[in-house]
Amino acid sequence: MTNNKKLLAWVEEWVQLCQPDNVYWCDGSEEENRKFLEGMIAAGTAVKLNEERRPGSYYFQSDPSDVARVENRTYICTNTKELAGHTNNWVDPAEMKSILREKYKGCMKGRTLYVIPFSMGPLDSDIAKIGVEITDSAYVVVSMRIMTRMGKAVLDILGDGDFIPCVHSVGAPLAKGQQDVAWPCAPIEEKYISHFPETQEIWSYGSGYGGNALLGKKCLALRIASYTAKEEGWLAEHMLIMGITNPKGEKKYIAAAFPSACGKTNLAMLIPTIPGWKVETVGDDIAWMKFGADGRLYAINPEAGFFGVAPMTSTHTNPNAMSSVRANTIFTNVGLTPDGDIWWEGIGYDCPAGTINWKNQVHDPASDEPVAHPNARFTAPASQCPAIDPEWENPAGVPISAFLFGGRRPSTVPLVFQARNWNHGVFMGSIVGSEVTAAAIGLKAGVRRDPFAMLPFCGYNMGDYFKHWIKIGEIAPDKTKLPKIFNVNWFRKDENGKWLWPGYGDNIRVLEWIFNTCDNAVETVDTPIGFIPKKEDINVNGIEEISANIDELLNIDKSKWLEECELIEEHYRNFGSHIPRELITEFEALKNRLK
Ligand code: GTP
Ligand code: SPV
Ligand code: MN
Repeated sequence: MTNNKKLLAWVEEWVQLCQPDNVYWCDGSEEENRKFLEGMIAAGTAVKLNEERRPGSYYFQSDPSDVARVENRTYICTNTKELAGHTNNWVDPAEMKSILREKYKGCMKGRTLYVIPFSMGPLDSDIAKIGVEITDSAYVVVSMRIMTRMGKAVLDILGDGDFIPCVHSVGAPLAKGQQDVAWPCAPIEEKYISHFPETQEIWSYGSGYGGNALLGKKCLALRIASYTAKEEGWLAEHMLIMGITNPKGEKKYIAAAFPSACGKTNLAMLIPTIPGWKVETVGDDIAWMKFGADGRLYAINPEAGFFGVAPMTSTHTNPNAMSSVRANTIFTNVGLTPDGDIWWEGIGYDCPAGTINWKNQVHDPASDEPVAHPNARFTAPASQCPAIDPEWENPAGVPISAFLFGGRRPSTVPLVFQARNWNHGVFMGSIVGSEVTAAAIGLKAGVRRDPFAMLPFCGYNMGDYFKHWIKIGEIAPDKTKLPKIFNVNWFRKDENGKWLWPGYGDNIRVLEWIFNTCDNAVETVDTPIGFIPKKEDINVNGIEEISANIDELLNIDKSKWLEECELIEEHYRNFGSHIPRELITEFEALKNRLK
């Protein structure tokens, strides 16, 4: 399939080390895909869902220990610890490689080594990058086929060129005659999700789930790409990309960074509840952005599918996601109904009797055990989204007018506010906090700082990453064309713990204000933390019952913000000398305005 010498030698080297029974080069065809899925059904790993209800779709349950990203087993192996920074786990690259070579030795015995050539980004985009993943998991192969452009076409484009080598093994070799389990993986303390940004390599061992195993996503498109982006002067971000069209037919694209399980997929696919507005989806998780010839910042979605949180997705909260998963979808760790369909908490109808939960037991309606794991996910082709943007595969990307930052903040942070300028916006990104979610294993409950929603995904020192954002503002060919920066918070609660804001489709009401503010079409209110809307500029037609909440949603409690400043102080202190002085200046200015 290829004459690429580096690729052939690299595969051969890993075959020698991992000692698989077979080697298979993936062409990405329909036929090949069917063969893998049928093999997994025969092996008891996959269940074919009811062809009438859920055509071309399959059901998987992971091992109960392998349900999400493992941040404490994720490593950035740069030459020095300082280059990785205090927010990343660091091990010297040579040491990590020697630990892992031992683990990889014979780790694919009894299994097949699959070679997956893939492209992050449209094949004809010069922002796109080619990777090759080797894996011993057929689940990874069928998932990568949805999440990336994968197979022979990628090898054709690669030719003799360079690629990012990505090594993956579930870390569960089979002895002769040993029966396989449905979801092979290694125990948590033997998992390693390792990145070598300086040499552009990914070595992942021991997990078969999501971002730990589909190496094009978080590992390549964020951790490795963020490092490259810093070197080359562009941005690789944990951001959705969406198009918004107003009733006059004017369209803008915005990109939004929220931490994992904080609403990117939902916002990207939003169906507006106010008439005349339209939202279209370019991407739901990752954005790669470069300045175009016209001086604007252009974004591509490097992915080809959605790996979305299933629980709470319904025809009420996210109809476009429900349509996206109507067929040709892989479901992992949701419930399986007796008639061969899927079910999860918040899907919008009662759980059918006899449904099997994600732990493969018949669900007992009297128990508190959830049917779906909170980080249960669907893997669906982006092309199936009814709201997919006509430009979503444009190799040049789409021009970005605004950036949104946000997280889950039950108090303190208002519904929306605008940065005073670029550096203030970078400051806002650098202090993003959010209540932790189920998207990663083993985190302490409560609010944690997740700057730019990149805490788990930045491939180098996060203080230097802040500097890079400052620098993007400086190197912009035309500073007036830089995206405007906003912070949003859909998750503010009242004293009884109830959401103050309806969220989902009603978030268009905030986007409307942002859209108009980008055009300087509305007057804003200057506050110590930034510009907020005038109360009457948030459209509450049709949700008058919550209009009483607007004051609270826009309220800026100075004493709470002074407490927040103490937390920011502590957060910044951890970066030592890596914190850019521009951000110190912004922080001082905020404290002065609060006085
Ligand atoms: P990752 O894929 O982990 O990066 O997550 P994400 O940022 O795409 O989050 P997603 O859109 O999947 O939402 C995660 C959870 O937040 C789901 O359970 C949603 O139902 C819930 N959620 C999303 N948007 C809103 C909102 O506007 N309001 C409220 N209250 N909940 C929301
Ligand atoms: C996230 O955790 O931000 C995800 C899911 O998008 S995973 O791909 O597993 O990282
Ligand atoms: Mn994500």
